[in-house]
Amino acid sequence: MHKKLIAILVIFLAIPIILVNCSLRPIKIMQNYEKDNTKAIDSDSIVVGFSQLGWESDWRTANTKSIQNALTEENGFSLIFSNGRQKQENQIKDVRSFIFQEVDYIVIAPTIETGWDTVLEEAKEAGIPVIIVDRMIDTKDTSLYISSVGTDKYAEGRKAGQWLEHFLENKRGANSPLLNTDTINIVELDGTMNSTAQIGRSSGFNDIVKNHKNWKILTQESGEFTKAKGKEVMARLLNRFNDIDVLISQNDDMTFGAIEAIQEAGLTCGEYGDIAIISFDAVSEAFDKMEKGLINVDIECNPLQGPLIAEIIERLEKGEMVNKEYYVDEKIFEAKNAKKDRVGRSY
Ligand code: GZL
Repeated sequence: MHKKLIAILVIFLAIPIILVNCSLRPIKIMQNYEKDNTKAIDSDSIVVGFSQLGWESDWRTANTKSIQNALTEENGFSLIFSNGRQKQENQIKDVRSFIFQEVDYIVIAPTIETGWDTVLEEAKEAGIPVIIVDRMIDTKDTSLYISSVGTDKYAEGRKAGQWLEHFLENKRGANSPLLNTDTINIVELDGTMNSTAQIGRSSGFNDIVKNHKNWKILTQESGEFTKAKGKEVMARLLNRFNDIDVLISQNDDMTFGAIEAIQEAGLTCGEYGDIAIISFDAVSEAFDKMEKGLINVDIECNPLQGPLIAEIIERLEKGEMVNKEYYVDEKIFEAKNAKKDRVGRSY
C-alpha cells in the first residue's frame, strides 16, 4: 500500500513538469503525411514546406516526383512534404504548420482557386514567400504570392477545340462514323470543379464550340480527375445518351475509366470508334492507349515543374528578381504519331 501511494504521488507530480517542458520549448514538428521523406531540418539548407493537393492521378504523381527530385538535400534544400488529399482545409492546416515551423518558403499546389487569402496573409505576416504551382489561386491581392509555375490551361482547352475543328474539316469522308453526321454530340468529363484546370480547359474549349452551330454539348459533368469517378460518370452518360460522338475528358485518368465504361457498354472509341476521345495530360499510359487507337488526341499538361521552382528559390536567395508567373512548355499528341512522339519522355 505504502509503495503504491508513493508511485501515484510521483506520477501526479511528474505530469505538470512534462506539460511545462512541452509548452516552453519551441517544438519543431515535422508535419508530414504519407511517408516521412525528410530528415531532421539542416539549418544550412533552404527549408521548403510543400503542400501538394493529392494523389488523384498519374499526372499528380509525376508532378510530386518532379518537385521532390528538385528540392533535395544535395541541391541545398530541406523539403517538408504534405498531401492535402484533395481537400483545401487540409492544405490550409499544412500551410499553418509550415508557418509555425518557420520554413523559408512555402510552395502550394492549390486544389481549388478560391479561399486562400486568409492563410496567405498569415504567411505574408510571418515573412514567408509563397510560390503557387500547377494550378492558380483567385485573389485580388497578388502580393500574397511571389511567383507561380504552371501551364496554360485555357490554351490547352482551345487546342482541344482546334484539333476537333481540324479533324472534322480535314477528314470528312474518312471511315469514321463521327464524320458522317451533321450534328456533333459532345459530352465533357470535367475535373475538380473550381480548379484552374477545370476552369481553363472548359472555357478554352467552349470558346471554340461557340463558333460551331452543329456542335452540341450534351452535358458537362465532373469526374473529379479520378479513373473511378470518370468510369462511373461515363457509364451513367452512356445510359442517358445513345448518340455521343465525342468525349472530351479533362485528364487521362478519367479517360481510362471512360474507355472501360464505353467498352463495357459494347461500344468502341478512338480513331475509328463510335466515340472520338480528346484527353488531357499525355501521361505514359495515355500513349499506350493512343498506340492502340483508343484515344484520338492528348493535350499535354507538363507536370515537370520542380526544376523551375528550385531555380526561382535559388534566385530569390541571391536577391534576384523573379517573374510573377512562369509556364512550362507543352504540345499535343495524336494517336497516329504516338509511338514516335513518346520516345524520350520521362512520365
Ligand atoms: C493540371 C493539373 C490536373 C491534371 C490532372 O495542371 O492540375 O490535376 O490535368 C490532375 O491529372 O489531377
